[in-house]
Amino acid sequence: MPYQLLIDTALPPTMLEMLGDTCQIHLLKDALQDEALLGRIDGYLTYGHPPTDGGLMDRMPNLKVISNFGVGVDHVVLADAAARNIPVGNTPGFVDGATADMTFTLLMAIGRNLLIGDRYARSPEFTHYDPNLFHGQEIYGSTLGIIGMGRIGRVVAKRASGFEMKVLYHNRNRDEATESELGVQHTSLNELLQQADFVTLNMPLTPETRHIIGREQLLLMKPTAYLINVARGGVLDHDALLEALQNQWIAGAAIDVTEPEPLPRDHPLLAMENLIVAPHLGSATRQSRYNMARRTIDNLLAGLQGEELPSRVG
Ligand code: 8YV
Repeated sequence: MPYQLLIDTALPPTMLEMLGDTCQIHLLKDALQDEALLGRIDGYLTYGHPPTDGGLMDRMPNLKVISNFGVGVDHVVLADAAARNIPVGNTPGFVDGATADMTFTLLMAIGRNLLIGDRYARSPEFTHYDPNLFHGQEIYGSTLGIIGMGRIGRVVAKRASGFEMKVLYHNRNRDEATESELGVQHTSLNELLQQADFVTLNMPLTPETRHIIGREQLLLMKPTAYLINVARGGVLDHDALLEALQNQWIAGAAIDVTEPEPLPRDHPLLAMENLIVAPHLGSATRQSRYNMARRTIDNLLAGLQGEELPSRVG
């Protein structure tokens, strides 16, 4: 008898193959209309960040496990899952390299005017080469401020050493082992914002980090500095970012994540020239996606069988 599995978004063929005939799959939008079906659900695989709280969990009295595709579980109320003894799995360690690469991709693209340059190079205005155009911020030798020195932040710091950047970091807890291993320097949030040429946001979204970067923080940054967000949209106050970009408090920003995601199509941020927006590509590599899929399915099957999850977050 297969397990009854709930999913919020259609799964890719790799994951369906990994599941084999272990589960009968139901889509959240259908199950929400059918209390009897919800009552039979054994496992919930959260694929596209569906908001998941105790109210929904209570409609699934048979639920044995929530397995999240991805590391960030800010869309799942972990306390509600814990109160109901439902283990929650995630995929730490499988997104770090790809997300650090994306941090650097965005950092270099915004710092060196890649997208503005691309648009110009395709346009009728590009009639002759002009060395006066598009002077960016040198990456080599510049100062990087990493907010969130966790698994991804550490890989970003390693990438930065190849560019001989001076690396400052800010974290809830100072990490002296990382400081000596990677040659990075701990600072207060304000000092980091004042000194960095590039500020990258690499922390999880929690009640403490929500809007950690707002008006006050953006005003501290250098007018020549760039902000890069590959964490979650909610760590950055988007109204403040718009104000900062409109008034050139900072030189530009590159964001892989927004809140809401996606932004409304007529959101004024989307019209800003000094902004790069990506559609949450942080861990979107073939390699990372495969490994995330494997761990998500392994967590799910372990939970369904009442075993310890290989990666349990809550
Ligand atoms: C994932 C992410 O692609 O792992 C995370 O927390 O934000 C992403 O890189 C995403 O969670 C999968 O939807």
